[in-house]
Amino acid sequence: MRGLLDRPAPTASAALTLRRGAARVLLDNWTGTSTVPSRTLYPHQWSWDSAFIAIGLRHLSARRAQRELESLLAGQWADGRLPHIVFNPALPPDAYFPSPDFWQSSRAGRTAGAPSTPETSGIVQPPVHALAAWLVHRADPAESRRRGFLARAYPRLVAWHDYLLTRRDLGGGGLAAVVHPWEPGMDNSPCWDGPLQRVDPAAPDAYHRADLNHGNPADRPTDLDYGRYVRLAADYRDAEYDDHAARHRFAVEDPCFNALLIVSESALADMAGELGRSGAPHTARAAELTRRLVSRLWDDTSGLFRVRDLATDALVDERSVTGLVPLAVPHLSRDVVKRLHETLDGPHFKAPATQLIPSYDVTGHAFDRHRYWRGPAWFNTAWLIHRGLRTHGLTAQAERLRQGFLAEAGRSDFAEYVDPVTGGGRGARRFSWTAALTLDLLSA
Ligand code: 9WN
Repeated sequence: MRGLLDRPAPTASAALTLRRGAARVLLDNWTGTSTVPSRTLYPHQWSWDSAFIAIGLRHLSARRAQRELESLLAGQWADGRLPHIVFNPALPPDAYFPSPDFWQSSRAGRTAGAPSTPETSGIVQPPVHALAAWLVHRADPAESRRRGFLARAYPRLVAWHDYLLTRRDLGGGGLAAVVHPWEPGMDNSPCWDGPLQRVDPAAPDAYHRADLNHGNPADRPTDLDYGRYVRLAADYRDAEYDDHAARHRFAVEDPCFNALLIVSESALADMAGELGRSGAPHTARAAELTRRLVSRLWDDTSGLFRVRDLATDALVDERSVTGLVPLAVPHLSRDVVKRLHETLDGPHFKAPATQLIPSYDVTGHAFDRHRYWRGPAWFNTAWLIHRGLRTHGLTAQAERLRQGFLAEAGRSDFAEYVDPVTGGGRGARRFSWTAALTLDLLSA
């Protein structure tokens, strides 16, 4: 087989076919107000998915991209949190678990400010939304101004970041903490294995896993891990989603989550400027967050960022793609960029069959090429790292990653993720963020 690098770049007509295929996925997954990640496995609206989807949708319709984000923002709570799922009330309760009657947001979340409608989950996902909103605005500034898109989105996004930096600074070090493995978006990462040891799983007969109706059990989390996810979510709900009252048995600072907060805080500065306000407070906050990210999570010995477990106040001894995503942060020192770049190209993240970056160290003790976030290579993290490589002027590597991304997306029918050993698609197909980010990279 010819080497990946020797493969020809997509021709104009191949790019057109890919663009049409990606557009088709987004059209088919549009519900009328937002886009589902997958018609089968994930039939509601997910938070960071919608941000990535809007980034791609803007190339088809800036207006639809705005509506995607607005529909998510309609689920925002009065305390500022943006929930990780906004539920579609038209679907039966068993379409996905945990369902609205598990989260009970409008009742259990009332004190924290959950809306009476729509029903949502009570946890969050990585804050990539302000970046998405800014990119969507720039795709068609006239349409954005006409609809008052930024003026409406900006205060909500400011409240979202304020929530993260006040209620979620659980470690007191100025970074946002996540309190459930679903919050960093990399649900099943080996980084959570240690912290999860402290959590007793919910009884298996207390719930039914809807994910196994559609997903391959070899790809999905184990029952033991699922039981722990359910227990953590139920405990948070029973504490009425109050971050100070809840006894968080799982609380970690995640590099990708905080890196996206920094990138999004910089986007807020751009938005403020566009709205005739000063962007300086956002720029200052982004700079301060960057200092904290490096001082609290950078591991100079291994050349990547690590997760900090707040129960032990120690860095978790696992190499995950979360530790490479901070490459997308603009003002890192040259040395950190150089080290990250070396790690990216080194033995821990080089996959035999794809240019995409494995979600976990391919030489690591917990590497599993099928089970999601424990090895498989994802398209959204590749997009973020591509952005980072370009931000830091590493254009040849960025272009190689872009070509690999586009080839894998087309070959796998826009799979959710890819087996890094064979390059085969895994998980859901016709997955929305894969299609959306394909559109974006075709326009890059
Ligand atoms: C739980 C929707 C989401 C993504 C996450 C991914 C997966 C859900 C699940 O799907 O998580 O939120 O049921 O496994 O891990 O990143 O947002 O696509």
